[in-house]
Amino acid sequence: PSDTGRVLSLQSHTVQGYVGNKAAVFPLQLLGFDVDPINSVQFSNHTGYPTFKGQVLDGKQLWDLIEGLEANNLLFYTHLLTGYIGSVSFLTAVLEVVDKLRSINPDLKYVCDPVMGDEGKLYVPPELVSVYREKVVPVASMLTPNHFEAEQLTGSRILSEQDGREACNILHAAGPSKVVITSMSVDGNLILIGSHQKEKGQTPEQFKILIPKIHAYFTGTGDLTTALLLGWSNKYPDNLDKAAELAVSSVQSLLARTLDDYRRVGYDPQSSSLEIRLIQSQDDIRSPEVKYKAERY
Ligand code: ATP
Ligand code: PLP
Ligand code: PXL
Repeated sequence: PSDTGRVLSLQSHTVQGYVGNKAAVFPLQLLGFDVDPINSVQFSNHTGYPTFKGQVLDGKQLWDLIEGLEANNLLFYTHLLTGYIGSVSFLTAVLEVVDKLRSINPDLKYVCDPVMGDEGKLYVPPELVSVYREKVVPVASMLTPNHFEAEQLTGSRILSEQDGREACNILHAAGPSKVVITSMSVDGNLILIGSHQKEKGQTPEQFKILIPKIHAYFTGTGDLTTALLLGWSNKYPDNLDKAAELAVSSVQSLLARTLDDYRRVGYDPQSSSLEIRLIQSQDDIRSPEVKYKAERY
């Protein structure tokens, strides 16, 4: 038993660099969680590099690991965390994992980052969208789509903050009590929109956090953000505003350090193969200084 929780984190592993489990496990451990990673893929590096090599876990292989844990009574988790999933068969197996974990702990929180694409483009097979919409969203406790993913899940364009808030309402009606649109471009800035429906049917409490856009391209920041939202939401279950302020503040400190380091060695910050400075940012993860404040709507 632990004070904080035990997380089953079902995400990618990269040998070098920080996306998926490599971006989520260390921060959750720093926040005091026991984290059990299952690697949905093992790749040499993230897919933003010119090439990558490696292996993909299939739904049957995932289920084997779950059976091994079950046979030893090791399936008690407080949280399940999922990120990028590349096929319908794997996503279907994940749904069975949710059921299995809830049969052992009915209070299990399922934190789902429905990774499907960005900036108008899907990077998963299009058949995944309806599985997320019809089967995964209804069983999620917290959902962390970006702007594009929120549009895919609600089937509506999101052109304004008001549209973003309405998308959150639609998603609450489908299942999750916490929805965070982790990034959306508004007038050249980024905003994060958070929405917490404290009781089923109630009007959710909503807020935004304004984030100055950095002109560089980062990979793994979405995975890190979702992990931190899980971590801080466990500490502050009734205060999604505060959880999001802490998560964004950590991520922004890490991004500033990452840019500094790349600039110092003369590297192009627009490159799609930047790696976040995760280990070097451990103090900013453990005890962030809150510089990004939530504004209630
Ligand atoms: P996902 O696809 O995993 O749902 P996402 O597309 O929202 O997530 P990112 O675009 O990486 O993921 O954004 C996550 C967080 O990272 C943002 O909330 C912001 O704090 C930070 N971030 C990422 N890119 C930038 C940027 N260019 N400038 C400022 N902050 C950024
Ligand atoms: N922690 C996480 C990660 C959650 O997703 C949620 C709810 O969705 C909570 C905590 C809050 O749960 P409760 O209101 O049951 O304490
Ligand atoms: O950050 C999402 C992600 C997850 N897993 C792998 C990736 C990426 C982004 O590039 O390459 C393997």
